[in-house]
Amino acid sequence: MSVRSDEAAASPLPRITGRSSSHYTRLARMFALELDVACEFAPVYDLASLDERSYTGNPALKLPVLSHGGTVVFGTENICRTLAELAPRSAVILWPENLRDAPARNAQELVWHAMQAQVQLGFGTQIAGLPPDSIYFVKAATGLRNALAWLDERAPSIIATLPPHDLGMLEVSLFCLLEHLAFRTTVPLAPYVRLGDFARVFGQRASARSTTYRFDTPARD
Ligand SMILES: N[C@@H](CCC(=O)N[C@@H](CS)C(=O)NCC(=O)O)C(=O)O
Repeated sequence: MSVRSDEAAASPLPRITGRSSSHYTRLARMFALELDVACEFAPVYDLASLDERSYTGNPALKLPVLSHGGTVVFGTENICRTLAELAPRSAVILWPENLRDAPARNAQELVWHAMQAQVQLGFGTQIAGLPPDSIYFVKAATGLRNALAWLDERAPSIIATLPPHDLGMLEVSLFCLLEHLAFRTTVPLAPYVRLGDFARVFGQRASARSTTYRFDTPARD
């Protein structure tokens, strides 16, 4: 266990509890950096823990969790919205509800879906060690590849025609997904050349460069 909810409540800075290897955690951390919200980071080392205190009290046993003051916030999108409220300056943020046409909304839906499929495949086959040839994982991998193909064909032009903004949930979530596929390969990213190009350009942002994926390791006494 890395952090208890009462310890988190006592922290003067907002604290993100999560994993440096997690695409959801990275999304929240990139929002914090982009919006200049200084946050502490509390890594969770054991994703198999069934103790909700390991997840700062999230009963769903999911990460990330934001804690600030006496409040805990579950769910990455909720966390990003809270970070925007805590931000010291205003920024034009494109949230999912600001996506005004079906292709853009579908793109966001497929990114959310692909992120969850990545958790299903990674947790199921790499952490739990379950057989990857089960229809449960074969179907998830097929849906993930299909979603990536759809996004490869359409996401660059969808993103290019979004209204002006400083920060967009669609782009940050897509970026975190793509880099995570390269980091923890469940399906190869190579066929999706336009998505690769997008990730390379978006990856130049300071918030991306300072949150590269890695496995957290507990400090030795
Ligand atoms: N709906 C949650 C999903 C978060 C999620 O799936 N996080 C992964 C880490 S990348 C997790 O907690 N995995 C552990 C598990 O699935 O048991 C959110 O938006 O934050």
